[in-house]
Amino acid sequence: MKVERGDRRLLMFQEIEKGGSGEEIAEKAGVSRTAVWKFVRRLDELGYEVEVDRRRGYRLVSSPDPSPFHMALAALKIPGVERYYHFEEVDSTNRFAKEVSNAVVFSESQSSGRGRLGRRWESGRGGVYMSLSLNMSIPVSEIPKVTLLTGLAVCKALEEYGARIKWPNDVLVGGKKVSGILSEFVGEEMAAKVVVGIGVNVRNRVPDSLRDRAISLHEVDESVRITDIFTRICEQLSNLLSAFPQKWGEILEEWKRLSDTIGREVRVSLYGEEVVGKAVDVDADGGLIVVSGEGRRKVISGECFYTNY
Ligand code: BT5
Repeated sequence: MKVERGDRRLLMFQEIEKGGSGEEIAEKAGVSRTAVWKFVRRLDELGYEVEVDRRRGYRLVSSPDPSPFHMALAALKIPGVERYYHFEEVDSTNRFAKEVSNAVVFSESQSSGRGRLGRRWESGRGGVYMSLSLNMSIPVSEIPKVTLLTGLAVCKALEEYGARIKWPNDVLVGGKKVSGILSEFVGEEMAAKVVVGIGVNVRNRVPDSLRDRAISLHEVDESVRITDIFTRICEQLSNLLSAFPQKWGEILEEWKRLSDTIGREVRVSLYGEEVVGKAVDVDADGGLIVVSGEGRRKVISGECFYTNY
């Protein structure tokens, strides 16, 4: 399903959610009464329950989870986002997002979810698998900042679960990975498309092979809803992206406040090279500062392991 900014279905949906007669809804959304009636039938097919009363008209009683229309409304509030794609299944939302612009892509499951460096992201039904594809005129060197910003957005969206960020891109709940972020970059310097993919375990079951290091939110909150987690992530992304890059200093301070990595003994590996020591800070570029007997080193990206865990 594809929903564009200003789509009349969104207007109808918002009116039906509030409740009103077919005539009122048609007028407010600028469509015919037949269009409203057809849309209500479509909502029914999608799993929404709409009460139809001869006198009072239509009213939304319950929504499926995930709820595509609530999610489209949340996604289209992100600055720069013009369209929302909702799939039941896709190979990878990042792969799809590279082919579109200024869009949010969501899928209920992925057949080839991707992690970094060609790794796999387990993407069974029940998770949030989303990608944000934005044309941004920023230099390539700024991409790590967008990754950090996205990690912060996810972490803040999951703050009630005590989420923390493990540098550079993992979000942890109870010390286990609940979310991963994959940023990709298409195009040229200053005229690029940034694709940030976010995977969050919400109601999906984490495979047994990962249970010692991964967690799904339903394990700590039985009633968690995919739609709510997605919506909160979009809200946080909206706030942070509207503050970026002007307020990068403040974003970074907040990132540090929620960091799980600063203060820990770490081993960071990048293309075969290893840096071992204590993670003491994240600098203005988003690089991790590691101090060891050999001095102070800055690591721009890489794999981070805790050695005193
Ligand atoms: C990541 O990679 O953490 C980035 C994951 C990004 C996934 C999103 S989903 C939407 C979008 N579309 C895509 O195709 N991808 C993005 P990395 O740091 O390389 O971590 C991968 C490692 O995490 C794997 O090797 C496993 O050990 C572990 N892992 C795999 N699936 C997991 C899951 N569902 N939950 C927690 N850990 C997982």
